[in-house]
Amino acid sequence: MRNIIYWKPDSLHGNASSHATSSDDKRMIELYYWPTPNGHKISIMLEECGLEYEVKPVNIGAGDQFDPEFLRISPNNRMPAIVDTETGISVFEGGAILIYLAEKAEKFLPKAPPEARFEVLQWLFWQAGGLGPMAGQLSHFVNYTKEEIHYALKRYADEYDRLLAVMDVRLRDREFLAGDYSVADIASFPWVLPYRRLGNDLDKFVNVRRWFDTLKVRPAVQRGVNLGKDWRRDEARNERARALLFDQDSATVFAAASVLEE
Ligand SMILES: N[C@@H](CCC(=O)N[C@@H](CS)C(=O)NCC(=O)O)C(=O)O
Repeated sequence: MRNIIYWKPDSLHGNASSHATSSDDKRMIELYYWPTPNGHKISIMLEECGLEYEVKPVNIGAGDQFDPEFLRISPNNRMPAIVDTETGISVFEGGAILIYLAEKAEKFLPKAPPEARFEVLQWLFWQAGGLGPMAGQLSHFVNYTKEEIHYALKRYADEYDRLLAVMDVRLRDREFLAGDYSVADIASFPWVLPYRRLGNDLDKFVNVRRWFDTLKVRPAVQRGVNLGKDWRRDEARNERARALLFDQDSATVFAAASVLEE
């Protein structure tokens, strides 16, 4: 990883948008991150929990996701990932990271009763297996393909639209997706946030709109979404970045992993 940024949450150090120049306390979360919706799930969560964290940018347009050091903690070559320097545990996959942090901070995921815990977990998995991947594919066909592929665009736009309706029905008689504000809401917000760019609007989803308006004014949500927003990102236009991101197959994985055998 090229850069290391020491990041101290507002709730602990008074000024969220400033980087500390050094870190004496080694007991913190290392966040392997790039400012995308999947990254935002974790930056929002860390801000909400008030956990101290150190940001390690993974510039996915420059190929940092194939760095052997990163691959050891994230075998899927994808960010986000975390390392908890207090326990030595590393975790990849947004949903698993959210559960880990919730249990560490004892926030946003009830331990008991099982009904309450699994209410949150099922909506978290709904996001991880549905809203996130479908919106992610839609984003690919909206933002990154050079030619317009009507079938793919319609397929994913329809599915994103359908999932927003599922959320809307769920939110008819409750403020949040599962009980109190939880990791299910935190995971879902970053993939509702780009609704306009993804060609949808919230006019027909009045309950999602209310939920969205409630979350977007939370200071921790704003800090999480703003983390790295000024970093240079040219993945859509830069040919090398496009090749790194969109020409991956099994050979890419085997080549990256071969370094681990040395
Ligand atoms: N299911 C994963 C998805 C992570 C993911 O797709 N990350 C993307 C950025 S949003 C990535 O690292 N892409 C690098 C690449 O495609 O090479 C999660 O939720 O953590």
